[in-house]
Amino acid sequence: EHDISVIRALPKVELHLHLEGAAPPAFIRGMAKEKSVRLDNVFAPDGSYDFRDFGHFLQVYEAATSVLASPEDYARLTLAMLEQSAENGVIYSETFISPDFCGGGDLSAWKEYLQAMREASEEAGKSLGITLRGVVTCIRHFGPDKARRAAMCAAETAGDWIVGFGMGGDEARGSQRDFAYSFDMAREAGLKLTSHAGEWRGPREVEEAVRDLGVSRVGHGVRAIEDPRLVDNLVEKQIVLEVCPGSNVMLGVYPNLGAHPIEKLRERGVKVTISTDDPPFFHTSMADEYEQLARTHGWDAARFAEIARTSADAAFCDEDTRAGIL
Ligand code: ES4
Ligand code: ZN
Repeated sequence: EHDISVIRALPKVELHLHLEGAAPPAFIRGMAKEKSVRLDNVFAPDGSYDFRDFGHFLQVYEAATSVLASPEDYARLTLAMLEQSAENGVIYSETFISPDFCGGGDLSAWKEYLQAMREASEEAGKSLGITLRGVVTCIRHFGPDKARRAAMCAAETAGDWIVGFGMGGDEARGSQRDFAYSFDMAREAGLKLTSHAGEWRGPREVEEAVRDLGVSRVGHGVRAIEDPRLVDNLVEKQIVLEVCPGSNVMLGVYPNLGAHPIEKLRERGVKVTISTDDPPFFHTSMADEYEQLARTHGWDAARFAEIARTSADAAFCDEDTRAGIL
């Protein structure tokens, strides 16, 4: 069934979504205008985000994000993001939030930003029928010192809304193990763990995220397919991959969805889930991802139900919340 309205209505669980990366270009333009901030080299002539490659994407992302400068701005962004997710049939979502972007890593400011996002999610979530939880993320290319501050923010606010700690940013810099102290701090605070790995670097990076940081989920992780023994290990340990096929194709990790390893990973028994990463940047949505998978790999409603089940089981929220998802 490739009918987009049917696909839109399927109940979905999204585990890998960067909050700022969910800001539509028009939202960022509106904020910039309100604040009389000039944003150069962020938008293409057609109004979409403009970037050449992953490094440039991170620069454009940070420039766009720089207009978000108050808890109120983040509350509005949270609402805009939830509206889009709800339109796509998402019923539970976890979003990556970075204290480096909101609050500058300062704990007291972070608490105000967090409060604003949480309130927005609880208000809007009810009317939109979507439950949101936050995963605090450090940014790998900002280095281990900033990561420790992010982990401190995460540990101080860990609870029923901040449920995890993760790492995004440029996988080509440093190593997973440089961030072990931060991940240990987060684990001790009761947070569940995930890290971007195996998108820009190969299978070793995925192995290291699991071994050196002790993550139970991996952001992307798709290049694990290059090492059959690692694949066996992921299956055995029941590590969950947060796969973002549209993001991978848009950024050139794979030339097209047919060449993407998601179906091979799934057939090998790896727990795969589907997410959008940064939907307006990558011109995608949860419904688009589903539609492409239906088209390219023949995924049907039963398969999508199985994926949603895997995703709900892998959610970082408490058991009561999980039991209410599907
Ligand atoms: C990312 Cl730090 C960050 N933000 C948004 N998307 C990303 N992908 C990888 N790192
Ligand atoms: Zn990501």
